Amino acid sequence: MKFGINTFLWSAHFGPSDFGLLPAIKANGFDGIEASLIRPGQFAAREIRKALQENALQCTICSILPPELSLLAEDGVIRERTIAHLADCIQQTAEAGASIIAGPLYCPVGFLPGRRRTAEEWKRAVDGYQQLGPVLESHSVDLCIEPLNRFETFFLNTTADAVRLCQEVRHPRIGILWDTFHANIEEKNLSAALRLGAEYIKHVHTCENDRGTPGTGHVDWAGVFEAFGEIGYDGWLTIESFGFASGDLAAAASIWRDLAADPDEIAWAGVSFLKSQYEAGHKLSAGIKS
Ligand code: LER
Ligand code: MN
Repeated sequence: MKFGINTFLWSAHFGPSDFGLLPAIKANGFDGIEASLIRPGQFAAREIRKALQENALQCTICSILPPELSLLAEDGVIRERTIAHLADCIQQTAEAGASIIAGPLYCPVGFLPGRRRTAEEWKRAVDGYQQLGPVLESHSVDLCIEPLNRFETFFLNTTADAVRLCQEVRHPRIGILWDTFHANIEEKNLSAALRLGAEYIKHVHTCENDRGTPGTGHVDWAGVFEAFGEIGYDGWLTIESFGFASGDLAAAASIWRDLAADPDEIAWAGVSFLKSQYEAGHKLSAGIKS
């Protein structure tokens, strides 16, 4: 397992002004950061790669679509623009030294048309991801699609739907970003959902039920870590929270209060909790009596 921290915790657009965080992130036991990439033209990929190398930290990328883009749009020009945008993001991901770009990369967070998705919208998403296959291959990057809770998207809410989407896209570099915060709202059983998604889950956001410090709420962490062992998940466990990053991002995630005394608490206390769970869960599913 690798432990990561999503930089949304501190800023909506990670860049050189945030590099001062890196030594403490390393010192507190993280293996890497998850840098937010929303506008490829404003992303300092080379500088981020260099700063992370200097701090012996790895990188994954989290992205959400800007409001004017969508793979689901009826207008083919918007869909083409979105595919071009995602191709740029994939290229920037590789430039930053990352091999994962992850997020709800089908339509903007918070786009809620007041109806269910249509079969046509589903087909447009499948087509869009299939068109990105060659770009992913050429940059050796995996794209992980994230189901969100029903209050943030209408398009993809469950692990089962995300599995079906990956099955229809049928590309080895297209998988699932599974987020415990969203699964805790939409799934009846987190361990069962992890087992259902096992074949396609390539990345995980480890968030508490309220997006506060992992271990302080009611996510079934024991069940989640036991299931990680059962399905053989050995990828990133990335803490994702918001609230301190002001602006449109906190609004997209509907964060209207501080979730801890300060952002560092969510990161530092969160990673030591996750590591303790990993040790316990790992032993449990490996049949080692702790
Ligand atoms: C992004 O990973 C996520 O979990 C969304 O809730 C962001 O709004
Ligand atoms: Mn997430």
